[in-house]
Amino acid sequence: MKLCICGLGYIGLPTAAMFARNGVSVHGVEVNQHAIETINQGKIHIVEPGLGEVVQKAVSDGLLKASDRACEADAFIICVPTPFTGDNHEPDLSFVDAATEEIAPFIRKGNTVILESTSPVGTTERVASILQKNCPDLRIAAEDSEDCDVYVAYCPERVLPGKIMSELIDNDRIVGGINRISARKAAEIYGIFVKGELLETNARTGEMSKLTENAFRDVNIAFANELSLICDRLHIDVWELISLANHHPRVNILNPGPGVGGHCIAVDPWFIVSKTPDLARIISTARNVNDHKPEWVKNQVHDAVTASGKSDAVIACLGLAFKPDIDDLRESPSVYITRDLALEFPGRVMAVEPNISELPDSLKNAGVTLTSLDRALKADVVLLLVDHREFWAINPEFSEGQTLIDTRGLWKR
Ligand code: SAJ
Repeated sequence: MKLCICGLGYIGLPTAAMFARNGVSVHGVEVNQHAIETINQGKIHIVEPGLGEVVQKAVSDGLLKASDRACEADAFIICVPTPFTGDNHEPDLSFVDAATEEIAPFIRKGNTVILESTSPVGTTERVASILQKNCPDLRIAAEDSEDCDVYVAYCPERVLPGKIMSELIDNDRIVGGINRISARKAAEIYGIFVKGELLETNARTGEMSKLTENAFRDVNIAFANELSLICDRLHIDVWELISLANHHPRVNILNPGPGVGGHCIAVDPWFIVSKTPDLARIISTARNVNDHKPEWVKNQVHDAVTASGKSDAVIACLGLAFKPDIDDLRESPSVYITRDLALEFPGRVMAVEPNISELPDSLKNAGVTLTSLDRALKADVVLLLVDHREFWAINPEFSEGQTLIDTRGLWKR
C-alpha cells in the first residue's frame, strides 16, 4: 500500500512514521524545506519522545520520503494547520484548501482521502467538493449515495503531545465518512496500526466530536481559572479548596494556571463559536475567561513590584513551555506574560526553562535573559508559570523581601 500524507508536523510526521513502521510506503508532502531535508536524512525537526528512532528506521528502510510535491497513492491524509484569523476568530482553511488542490491531480478511482486537521463542521464536505471540481470524471463520495469512485472521510487525532507515539496506537479513534463506505475504507486504513477502537460515524459528527472534546477541556479549565480569581479576592487558597471539593465522588475540578496554551484547546472551541455564535455561550465565555488569565497574572506581578518599593526589582519567570515537561513554546501564555513583563520592566526580567537552550526571538528582543533556577530563586518577584518536574523537585525558601506568585500552586500543594 502507498500513502501520501500532506503536512509533516506534530501530527503528520508521527502518523507517517507509524504507517511506515507497519510496512506502508509513505510519501510525505511538506512546504517547509528544512523539514523535508531533515526528514530525508532520517532525522526529525520537532521534539517528541520515541519519534526519532521510528523516523530514522523508516527512512533507512526506504519506506518514508519527504518532498514538496504530492504523488499517486492508494490513500491521502491531510494533516495541515487550521488556525483562526481576525478578531472574530474565523477559521482559516487556506492550508486545507491548498493541500486538497495539491493532491487533486493525483486522485484515481479507488482512492481514499482522509482529513485529519481539526476543522469546523462541513470542512470534509468542502474537501470533497474541491476534489469533485478538480476531478469531473470521478464520482467523489457524496452524502446521499454509497456508490462512488473516491472515498472521503474525517478522522481527527486525539493524541497528547509528549505521548504521541503510544497514544496514536492505543487511543480509540472516530472515523467520520462522507458516506458509510468512506468511513469503512478509512477505518481499514487506520486499522493498520491503531489498536484502540475505530468508531465509525458521519463526517459532520466526526468533526464536531474533535471540537467538543477540546471545548469540554477548555470549559473545565476556565471553571478552575475563574475559581482562582474568586478565591484570590476572598482570601481563600484555591488549591486547598479544589483538593477538598474533589473529595466529592462526582466532582473533579481541573487545575488553574496562567492561561491555556498550545495549538488545540485555545483554538478549537472558536470553530464551534464561529458556526453558532448565538448558541455557543458557555464555550465562548470559557475562551474569554482563559484568554484573560495572563492579563490577571501580569497585574499580580505589577502589584508585587509596586509593593516591593524597589525601582529596580528583578522578576524571574519560571517555565516558558505551554505545559509541563515539554519544550513546546507554541501559543504559550507563559511566553506572552514573560515578554510583556520584559517590555514593562526593561532589563529586569529573567526566565528559567529547563527544556530549551536558547530563548525564542520574541523574548530575546524584549531583553529577557535565560538563567539558572538557583539564580532565579533570588529574584525580588518569583513568578512560577509551569509545573515542570525540575520545579517540583525543590522546596525553595524565600526571604522576607521576596514575593512568590505561584500560578500552578506547586509550592503550596
Ligand atoms: N491546563 C491547565 N489546567 C489543567 C489542564 C491543562 O491550565 O488542569 C492548560 C495547560 O497548561 C496547557 C493547556 O491547558 O496550557 C492545554 O494542555 P492540555 O494538556 O489540556 O492539552 P493539549 O493541548 O496538550 O492536548 C489537547 C488534548 N485534548 C484533550 O485532552 C481533550 C489532546 O488529547 C488532543 O489531541 C490535543 O489537545 C489536540 O491535538 O487537539
